[in-house]
Amino acid sequence: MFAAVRAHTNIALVKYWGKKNEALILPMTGSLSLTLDAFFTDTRVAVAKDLTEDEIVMDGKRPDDRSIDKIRRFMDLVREKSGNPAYARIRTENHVPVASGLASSASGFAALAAAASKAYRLDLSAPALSRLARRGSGSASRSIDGGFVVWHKGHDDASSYAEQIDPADWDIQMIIVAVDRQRKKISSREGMRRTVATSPYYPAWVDAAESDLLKMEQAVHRHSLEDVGRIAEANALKMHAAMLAADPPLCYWEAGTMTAMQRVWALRNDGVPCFFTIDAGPNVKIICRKKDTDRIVSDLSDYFSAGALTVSGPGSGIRFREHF
Ligand code: 2P0
Repeated sequence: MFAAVRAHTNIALVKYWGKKNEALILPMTGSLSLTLDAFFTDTRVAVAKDLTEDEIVMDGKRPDDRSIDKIRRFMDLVREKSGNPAYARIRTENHVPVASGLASSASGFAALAAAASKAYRLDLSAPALSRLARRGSGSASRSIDGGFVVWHKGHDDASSYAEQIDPADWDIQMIIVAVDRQRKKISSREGMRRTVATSPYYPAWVDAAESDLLKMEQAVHRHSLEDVGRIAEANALKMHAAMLAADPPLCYWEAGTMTAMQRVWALRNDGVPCFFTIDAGPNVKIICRKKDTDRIVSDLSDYFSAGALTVSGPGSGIRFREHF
């Protein structure tokens, strides 16, 4: 009644922003991501009959109350599905380059879903595991598989899951620019809720996201770095436009965010094919080819410290381990 799992985080190239069903975490639109090699979470789950509640240790300490609450509610779901009411010892370590600023619930809930389902003997297929991870955090559904992954929005619990559409075994990588390492002020969950409820641009976002997803799937199948990058950058800007139009407005950018965006545009003007995407925080992720990495990193080094820049290739799906 023990399992250990490593899961990598993922960065959306066509974003998930808004839920159709809050309780089941069903998204308003489908999304598409690239799993990254450089950021991952290791999680061990051991079912223990002697416990009176789940014992949770994250990066060597007790996490904050909000995280504990989310993890306990997720474990209740695993107990309900397995018919085993026992609590568990959960140990999780986030392997995130010190300065990257990426603390991810995607790799966290993907690793927890896989480890908990094995420890509680649920014996789930990959799509069923993706559906379970989705219940912890929407983006976690996309971290069960590696490479390029599509989360089909679906219309109910059974039809909303993610799967790989391309292994990303071609020349594409990301440079993560850590603009700020602080925990974001407005959670994605709250930010999405506010955008759906108040942004006059939200319906336009839903229309654009559907069409971007179709175009992105084709660009991925063509292995076209330029098309993948162009669609991803435009999609991220549309999501941030919808956020900015919310009431009160949601602006996740900082001065450094704009600096990194402008460097990407300047490099592109100079003939370097690079494109950015930005999530619900100030950090910037740059999509490029391997051969252009040195040029881009050297340019960014005039504006950001070396520790703020992390280069990552595509990552694999979840891996079960003997131990950590
Ligand atoms: C994404 N983000 O597609 C989008 C883009 C952030 C911006 O998925 O409420 O932590 O747990 O389902 O998965 C972050 O949202 O939100 C996210 P919940 P989650 O990657």
